[in-house]
Amino acid sequence: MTHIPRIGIGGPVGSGKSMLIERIVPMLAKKGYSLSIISNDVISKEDADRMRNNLATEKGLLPENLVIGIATGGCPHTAVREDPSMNLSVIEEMETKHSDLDLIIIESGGDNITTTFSPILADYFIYIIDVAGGDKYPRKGGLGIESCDLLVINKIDLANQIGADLEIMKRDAIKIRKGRPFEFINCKTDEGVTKVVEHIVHDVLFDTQPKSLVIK
Ligand SMILES: Nc1nc2c(ncn2[C@@H]2O[C@H](COP(=O)(O)OP(=O)(O)OP(=O)(O)O)[C@@H](O)[C@H]2O)c(=O)[nH]1
Ligand SMILES: [Mg+2]
Repeated sequence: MTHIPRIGIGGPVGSGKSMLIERIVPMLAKKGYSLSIISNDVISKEDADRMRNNLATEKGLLPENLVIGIATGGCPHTAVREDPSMNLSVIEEMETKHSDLDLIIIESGGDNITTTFSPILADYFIYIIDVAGGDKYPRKGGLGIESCDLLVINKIDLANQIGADLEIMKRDAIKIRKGRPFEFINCKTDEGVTKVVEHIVHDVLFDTQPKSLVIK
């Protein structure tokens, strides 16, 4: 069976996981990549419903059959780390039915700073925090912040209101990430979001052409 590359996106409740997906999917689609989204929510399937019917575009982010909602119940990170079987069975179905997909994006349920993805589930792990938590993050660390492939610091437009110093966050991110990548973004204006797309195209898709453009 074809292995479709998978990105896991995790982070605290409300940090902007869904909104980041809503921003990067059209950018990747514009480059010709075809994608699917799996959105894990603890109780509802609200995020998946929202992505199927994105009010911003009025067209829906992706066709209904390419956006899967999973209501995980219980501890949000169990479904993406300890026991990813629910997600893996959805992926298996995707790989059978849609082998021409270039990428699958998996959103975890909103959680605390210990979220990580099982390497069995995700090939690449993006952890997203937002400045509203205060500039003590990323200094406080946590598995997600420290171990992810790409740390994203969202809502930089709120830094002034919240009194968060982006220079402090930058200094601490460099230190705690030991030089590994991080990006500041604003999902409301797309500032910095193209950088996230560049990481994905380079580090996950290895700068390969979209499958639809490869002459068979
Ligand atoms: N000001 C500002 N608000 C943002 C930004 N990104 C997201 N938001 C808002 O933050 C709220 C939460 O965003 P979501 O994308 O739903 O966050 P989430 O991490 O998916 O939330 P859960 O899945 O419920 O954990 C929404 O009201 C967004 O409009 C940003 O860059 N700036
Ligand atoms: Mg969400």
